Amino acid sequence: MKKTVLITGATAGFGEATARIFADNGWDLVLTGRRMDRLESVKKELQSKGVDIVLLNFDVRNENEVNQAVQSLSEEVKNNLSILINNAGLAVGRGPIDSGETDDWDRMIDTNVKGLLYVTRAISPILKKNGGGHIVNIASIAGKEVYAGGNVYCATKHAVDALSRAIRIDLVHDNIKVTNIAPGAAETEFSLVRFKGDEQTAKNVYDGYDPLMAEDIADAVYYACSRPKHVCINDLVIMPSAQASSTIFHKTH
Ligand code: NDP
Ligand code: 8X3
Repeated sequence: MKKTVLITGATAGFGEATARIFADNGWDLVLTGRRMDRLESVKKELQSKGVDIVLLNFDVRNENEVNQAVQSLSEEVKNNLSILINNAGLAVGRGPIDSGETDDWDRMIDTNVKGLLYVTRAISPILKKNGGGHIVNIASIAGKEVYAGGNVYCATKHAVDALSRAIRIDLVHDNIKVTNIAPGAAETEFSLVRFKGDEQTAKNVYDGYDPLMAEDIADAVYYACSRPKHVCINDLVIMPSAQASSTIFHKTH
């Protein structure tokens, strides 16, 4: 039987690595993101594994775009869809609240909270119609703790953490599992986006210790999604071994 996973933010980082591990395991993919060239190149690479791949090019902040993209899926793809990975997200800026850029705050709230909600609203009725499924939300250690300068990003990830628990309650009677994944520091394009293209500042975030790699999180996502039907991994906090909290790192080099 064909099985399909929809992954938001599959153009980079965790989303792209998660697409790869699902393809390696024979899953058909619906991959989404704003950078169509990136989606095309991921598709080109993963098609060689013999899986079907549909690309949806939309901004999760735009409710109409989200709904139109989901409506454009064929009945066959919709009927085979059983997993949604809510991964698309970002931090923009890091600093005290009194000098924060409100545009940055809007981007984080609109992407990490409202975007996740729009996609979940569009996809969850499809999972329900299919008799059940699984939603994986990529939250963060920033959804468990707060740290200096993290204010709005931490608030959005605390919201994701709360939504994971709330959605599990809402959808338990529809056989839909919900997994919350809370990574610590992982070297992806995350810091480059957060620091608005400042490569040196982004690189410094990962200096002196071995950060997580995108594949480490993809592996955890696939683990959660490949448990038996009666087992739900509710929440996973995954950190580099050298990270004890949001801000405490053992740096050796
Ligand atoms: P990347 O920057 O490498 O990837 C982010 C992905 O999100 C991209 O594919 C990007 O696609 C997509 N995205 C961002 N904004 C939008 C939007 N408005 N509409 C559609 N897609 C969007 O970062 P990561 O892989 O690290 O981040 C993935 C998730 O993991 C995020 O939710 C992040 O908050 C979370 N996280 C990251 C950690 C880290 O240390 N790296 C730790 C904990 C959590 P495109 O730009 O093409 O639209
Ligand atoms: C990303 C991890 O610690 O920079 O969610 O907030 S952190």
